[in-house]
Amino acid sequence: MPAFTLYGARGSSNTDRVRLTLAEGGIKDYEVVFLNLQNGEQRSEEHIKRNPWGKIPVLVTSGNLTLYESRPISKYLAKKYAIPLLPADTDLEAVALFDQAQSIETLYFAEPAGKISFEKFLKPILGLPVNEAAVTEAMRSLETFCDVTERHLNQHSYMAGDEFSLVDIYYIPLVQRLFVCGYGEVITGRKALGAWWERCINRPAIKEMLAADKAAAPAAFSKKS
Ligand SMILES: N[C@@H](CCC(=O)N[C@@H](CS)C(=O)NCC(=O)O)C(=O)O
Repeated sequence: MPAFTLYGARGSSNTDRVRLTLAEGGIKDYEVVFLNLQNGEQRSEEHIKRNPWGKIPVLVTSGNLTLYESRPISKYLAKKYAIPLLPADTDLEAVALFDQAQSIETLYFAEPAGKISFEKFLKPILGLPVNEAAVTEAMRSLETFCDVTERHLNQHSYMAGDEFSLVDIYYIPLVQRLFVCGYGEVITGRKALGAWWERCINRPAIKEMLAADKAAAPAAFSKKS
């Protein structure tokens, strides 16, 4: 019996955040159940019992823990499996800097990048009209984020300091989505940010997972699952 089940969806950036964490740790003893979001399976009575917000990802362990929200799930798994992606609890300064970097990712990056992904990736799939004004505003916030982060990365190799950490993983799915939507230039157009991105996606486990997902994508989506 697998140690846990991850309820997610194909092509979901929030699910991929957790899968990347597990890939980095070489954890394979788990089951993934992909829900069909277009059919509304995330709002089924069964799934609402797992997550009252009707969203994925959700982690259910054999020890009866049910946990939602991709970042807390990733952090729990990193701790549980001792994946070296977190500062030591006893290093208060490193933990504080990690928490700071985590807040920045969620508030100043994922917020505008998520809006761009919603408008330019999801809405066209759903046949909905794109709100270009919302995209322009989100791009403005994203440019500001990238300018500030470029200065940080001129001093440090990674988002939470000089070591690759869970915060860098948090970024990967939505940065990838920016590239898919044609906005990769905000990253590659800045020297330090571009170099950081190359370092992240060239990590062996991450490279392997991203390549496998890319190869599987056409077949997966043609099955409409
Ligand atoms: N803050 C949540 C966001 C979860 C989320 O929005 N998941 C999307 C898929 S990427 C979802 O479930 N969408 C379906 C819906 O909102 O109906 C997290 O980090 O897990």
